[in-house]
Amino acid sequence: MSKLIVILNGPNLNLLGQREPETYGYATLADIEADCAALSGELGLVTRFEQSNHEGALVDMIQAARGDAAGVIINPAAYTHTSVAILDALSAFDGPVIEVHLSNIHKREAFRHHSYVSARADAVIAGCGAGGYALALRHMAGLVSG
Ligand code: DHK
Repeated sequence: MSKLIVILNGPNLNLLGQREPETYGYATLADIEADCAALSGELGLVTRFEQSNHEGALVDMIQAARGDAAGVIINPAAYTHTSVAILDALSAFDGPVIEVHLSNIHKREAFRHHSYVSARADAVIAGCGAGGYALALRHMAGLVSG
């Protein structure tokens, strides 16, 4: 049976394609979801792709992944820089975690340079735009193989 990878997206990422495209690109979240679904098939994985603007809802999604997912890929968006709750939920998940940012957060404002999630992430991808999700999925395939 194919392993399930949960791909989670935080606040305002539902506006991708319209929101500050010079920073976040022109791909929509639906475009990224379609690319991830196609690639996961090639990699022998299945993906569940979710987005919420609410911290508690993201915590619930991470907790749900404990039951059925082999790995979690997460772009926590603004919660990257604020959320101990998301860090704690990820710490209660046993499988690999990959943190993705569309932009290079280290090249931006100082308040974006710190990530709570990085304390748990097995890998971090930043600054590769929408393509960062495909890089994360390819790396995840290796982490969950075997
Ligand atoms: C997305 C956001 O919404 C910001 O709050 C983060 C992240 C960066 C991204 O680059 O994907 O600071």
